[in-house]
Amino acid sequence: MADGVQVGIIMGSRSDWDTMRHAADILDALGIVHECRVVSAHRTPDRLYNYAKTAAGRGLKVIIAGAGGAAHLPGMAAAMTRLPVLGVPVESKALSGMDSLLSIVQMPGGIPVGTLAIGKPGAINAALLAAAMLATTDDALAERLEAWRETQTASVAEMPE
Ligand code: RP5
Repeated sequence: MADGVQVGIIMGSRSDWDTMRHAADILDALGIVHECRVVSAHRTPDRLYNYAKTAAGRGLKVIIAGAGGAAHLPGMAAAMTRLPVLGVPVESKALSGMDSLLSIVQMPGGIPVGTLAIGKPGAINAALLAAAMLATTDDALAERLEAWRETQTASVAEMPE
């Protein structure tokens, strides 16, 4: 077991951290133990292999993988672990993240990647979806997640100004 780590957040580059930190912030807020690692499918393929191959055995329950451009990371990770992989398309400079989105979402049948929105909303929702998955077998987390959602609801003003 990996010190109780339940969620692994991996990203293709340190430049993805500005996006992926929003996933980490949500997991922090919900009290979900997680780890964050730079794991590039292109530049550090051996690191990716080792991470994905050992993740389930280390006790992880969900992997959140963010990448931009030719974003192979979530799909390659999913190919090497039975754990659910949630993909976050990072907004790229050249194509505004459409390249990231399409390369993550268009997995061939047989190896799923749950694909979220481009950028910050996707990172936030990946963490909330990971929390929802974990909450199906964790009553205390389910209560925290419901409280988080109620706080969000209460923060939405009815009047526009
Ligand atoms: C991908 O290439 C990364 O996920 C990142 O989004 C993109 C650009 O990486 P850097 O050139 O900024 O390191 O692998």
